[in-house]
Amino acid sequence: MEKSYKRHLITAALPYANGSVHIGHLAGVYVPADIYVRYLRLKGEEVLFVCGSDEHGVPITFKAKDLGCSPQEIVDKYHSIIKDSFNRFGISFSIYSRTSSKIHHQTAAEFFKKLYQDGKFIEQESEQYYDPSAKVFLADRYIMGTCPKCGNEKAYGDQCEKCGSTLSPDELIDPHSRLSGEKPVKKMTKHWYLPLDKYEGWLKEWIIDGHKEWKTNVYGQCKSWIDGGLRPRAVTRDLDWGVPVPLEEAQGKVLYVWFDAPIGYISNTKELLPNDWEKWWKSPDTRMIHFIGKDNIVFHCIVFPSMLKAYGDGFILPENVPANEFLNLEGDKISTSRNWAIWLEEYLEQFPGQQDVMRYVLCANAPETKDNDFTWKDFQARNNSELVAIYGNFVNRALVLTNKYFGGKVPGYAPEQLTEDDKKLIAAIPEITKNLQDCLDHFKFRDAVKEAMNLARLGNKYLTDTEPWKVFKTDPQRVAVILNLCLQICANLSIAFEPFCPFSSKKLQAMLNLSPKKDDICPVSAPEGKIRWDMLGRTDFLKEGDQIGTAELLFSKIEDETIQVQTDRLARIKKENQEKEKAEQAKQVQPQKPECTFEEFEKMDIRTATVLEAEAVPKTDKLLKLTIDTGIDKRVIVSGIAEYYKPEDMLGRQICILANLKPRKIRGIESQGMILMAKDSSGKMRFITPEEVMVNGAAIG
Ligand code: B3M
Ligand code: ZN
Repeated sequence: MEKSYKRHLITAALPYANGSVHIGHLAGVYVPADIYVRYLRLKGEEVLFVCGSDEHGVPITFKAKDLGCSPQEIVDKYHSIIKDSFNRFGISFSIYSRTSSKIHHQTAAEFFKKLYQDGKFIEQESEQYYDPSAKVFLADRYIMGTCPKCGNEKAYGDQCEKCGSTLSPDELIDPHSRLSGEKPVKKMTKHWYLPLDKYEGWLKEWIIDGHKEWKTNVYGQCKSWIDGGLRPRAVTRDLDWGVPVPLEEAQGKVLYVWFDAPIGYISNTKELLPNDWEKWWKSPDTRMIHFIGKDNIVFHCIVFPSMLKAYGDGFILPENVPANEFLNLEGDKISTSRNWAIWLEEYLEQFPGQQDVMRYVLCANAPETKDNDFTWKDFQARNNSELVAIYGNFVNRALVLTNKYFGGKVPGYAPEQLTEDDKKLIAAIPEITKNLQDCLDHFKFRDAVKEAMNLARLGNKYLTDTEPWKVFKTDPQRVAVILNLCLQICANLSIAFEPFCPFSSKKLQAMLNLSPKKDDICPVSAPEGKIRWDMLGRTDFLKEGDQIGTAELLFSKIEDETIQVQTDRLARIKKENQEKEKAEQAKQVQPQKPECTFEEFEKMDIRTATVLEAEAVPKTDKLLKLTIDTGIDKRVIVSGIAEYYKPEDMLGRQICILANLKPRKIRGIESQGMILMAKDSSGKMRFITPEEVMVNGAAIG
């Protein structure tokens, strides 16, 4: 028998305040969390939905350094952008605060102090990497090197973004400081460590034995972390941006961002309910659920619970952590640094009033069990063929016909007028809404939104099959039955879709003038005391004679041109990134090749030559066919330079060639020799041209 709880504390991962939020954040964390919270509230449950900006951590200090401003200015800017974006997307937090707040610093410092005084930390002097010219210790992202696991040369001191491995600076190969670029030295420093190994037995019991119902991806990651053996984890850093470590001896040190950030859930609750927060965090009647992305599983299932366990004082633990996987964009990983993202504030500008469309698509495509892909084509298709053609079309026809035939009043009918098909329809509604509820209870939001759309499909098919517009002349009473049932389904849809598409649900409820009748006792905690979840499945809560409003479209068709603008934008970004990557590569000087003897060099016949003719090689976008005068002869060379030079730019140009390279066929053309080129700082191939015009065939040695 599942335990019943008096209240639900729902947290959503605190987004880093070093950039805007994008659709990957929504799909991974915030839309699922908001769906679940709205569902609980509709059921009349007491719910607190807590989130806020995560304002510490090295990425923020780097962004500030890059922009020549303070970390506080960075977090001030992005905290307000993020908060506004969430608000406009209907992410209905009870509080959205921030970890640079005074109350958070106090709460996090007090949390650390208690663990310190209770002797829960290991104190350890150890050698850490230090940048002698920047005069700072190199924690986390301040140091870079080659990942020992996958060879990524841009791995950070705490994590390799390419293979996802958690690293420590000592594991990096060829580490260098991101501040000065220099090789760091080792310097002694003291830090405090949470001995996670001491909690291994308890975590095994709590998770491996006690939470087999957690999502496979979450349970599996926890199991492999625990089976792999947990080690003490540093909870302090030699940095100047963060929550200062509240110890005299710890000047210049701050709490590790992943120690202080989860405490943000507690401080945000305290900020909202200064006198009442403890019933949410220290009562067994509270059920806590953490909504996060998969890269945060270890911190929410292993580290933070161990912190709460160490603190004691009755802190509750999460009952579930339904982490999502990642959302990709048009087949590529979403990336803030490469601007490969759909930013919420930009979406809101370009698709005003269409938050529900994005919420719906991100839920229908949610990366619940594996990474998934967002494409603009799919976005358009789901809007046009599901939201517009099924849900919107059904509602519009039901309301337009009711206004047309019955002056906007809900028509009545006698039970004996119901046909067998009508009865089947009435029986089908609670079946769908029961499936919907079951999916929501198990955090299966993709399946849940499919059930809501199935209800719209059911209504749409019924209306199409019964064709009331053909029947009205001969049997208006039949039409009364049909439209009454259609309106009841519309009312059900306005509730069923509220967690997913709150804006259009509110609009539909307004069109239906839906409000509970006096005989409906609404639980006080249901928002505005209006619509309740347990009304779902019924076909009697719009009463005969109720006046409905005029029909307005819930959704509008998205045209190809609108999508083209978005795909053009991404194409531009992709091109910009490719050029940046080329420029990056060009800056990286290739290591010297193995030695060769003078005799080996003498075999190379390098000469000057002049281009006489140039043409593109058909069906290729990189090759030019050049006819050149080598001073010895006229010959053809095929070269991969079409993306850098147009044929007409080549005529008369003097170049250097390797004349005695063995001829080879390229795309059916015999190429005799090779043009000598080098990459410039932007990564473009450039010719090596003699300082002044020389005779063709002049030997280069
Ligand atoms: N700031 C978000 C991330 O890792 C991180 C979550 C903190 S939740 C306490 O993307
Ligand atoms: Zn790696």
